[in-house]
Amino acid sequence: MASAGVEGEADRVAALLREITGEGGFAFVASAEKAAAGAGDLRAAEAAREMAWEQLHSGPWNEVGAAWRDAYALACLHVARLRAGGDRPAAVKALDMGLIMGGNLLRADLEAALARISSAEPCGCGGGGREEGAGAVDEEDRRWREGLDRNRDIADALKILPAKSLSSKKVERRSHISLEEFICNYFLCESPVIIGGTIDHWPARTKWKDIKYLKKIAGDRTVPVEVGKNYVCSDWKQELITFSQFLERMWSTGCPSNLTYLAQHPLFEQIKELSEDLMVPDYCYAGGGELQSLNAWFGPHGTVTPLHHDPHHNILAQVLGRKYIRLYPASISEDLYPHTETMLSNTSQVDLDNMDLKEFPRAENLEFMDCVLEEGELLYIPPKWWHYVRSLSTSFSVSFWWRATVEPSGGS
Ligand SMILES: O=C(O)CCC(=O)C(=O)O
Repeated sequence: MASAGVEGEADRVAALLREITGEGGFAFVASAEKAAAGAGDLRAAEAAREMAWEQLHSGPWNEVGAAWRDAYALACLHVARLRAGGDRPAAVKALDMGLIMGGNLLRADLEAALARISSAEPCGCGGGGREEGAGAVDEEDRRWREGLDRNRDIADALKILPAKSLSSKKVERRSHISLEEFICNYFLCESPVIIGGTIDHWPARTKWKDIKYLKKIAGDRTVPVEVGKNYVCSDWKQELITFSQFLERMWSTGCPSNLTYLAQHPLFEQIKELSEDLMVPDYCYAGGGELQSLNAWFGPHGTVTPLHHDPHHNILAQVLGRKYIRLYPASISEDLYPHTETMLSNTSQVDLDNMDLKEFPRAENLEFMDCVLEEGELLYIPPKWWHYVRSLSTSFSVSFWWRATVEPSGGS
């Protein structure tokens, strides 16, 4: 007798295939059915995945229909099932791709398939099946620690920071403040603050310092990364690579055009074990709000997130390493020359690392506040506040974005 889970999946798949048929996706449906029948047909599964992939790339991402995203996830499930026996890395990759690019309908099925594959291979080889000698591991460990230790000396950091950094108003630093105090003194008046001493108990604070732990948990998982100086540069691109490959790039990063940043990715939805190492800070419940997203920002020293603003309240938790952050209030937006194209309208045209004052004269003498966010600290960034972020060392931050149901009435 089929279990409730299997029955549930069968019903959802049948409804999905009817919807895809309704959209004219007859070839996809025929291939998906062939992939699912009997012992399964890998070529049909791959063909279905290819067809769904083409649909995902047929126009702007926000215009891709939910059904085709679900169809992509279904094809990934078939590919993974048919590959699991002989090619475990390919099966894991197919499931990760389903989680990253697919819709929500079959998410639980993708997660269950990943759990089955992991339990069949309890060693969690992590390095994509590659054996590593003790020497290579020691060298990796040494580079990892060196990366985390960079730019502890502010004089060194100042050499690579934008002009006027750390010379004017600093973001206020507080320790262990209560939720009430956070609400009264910062949230309601939309004022940034650094809060120390509240995430020392997170397992992430100790576990993620160990590169072997991160590789064991996530090494063979596929993740999206950004490659290039920053997202406004013309040669910037996105890639999908394994976490182990990403770590290797971290050691070899030399020139800005190869800088690889695992940025703004909901990693903790994808890799559940890592989410167990964190807790949502109580401050994120200010305003009776709901968490909108929890994103990972993990990369080597030198990553830059250009000056931009977001619509949500944000607690940025600095789990490993340190970052320089500069903040401008929402009220001076016009003087920061936002890009005019819709996609970039929350991003300033002003490049703080290379300011063109002839083109953007109003940006010259604007007041800002800044800080070096140290390991173990949280930074509250109110909605619409402009922020520029540069990593000074290997750095792993987690952002908690939430929308308040009771919005502060005051603010800047
Ligand atoms: O850490 C970064 O590079 C950027 C973080 C950010 O922009 C955010 O949390 O909204």
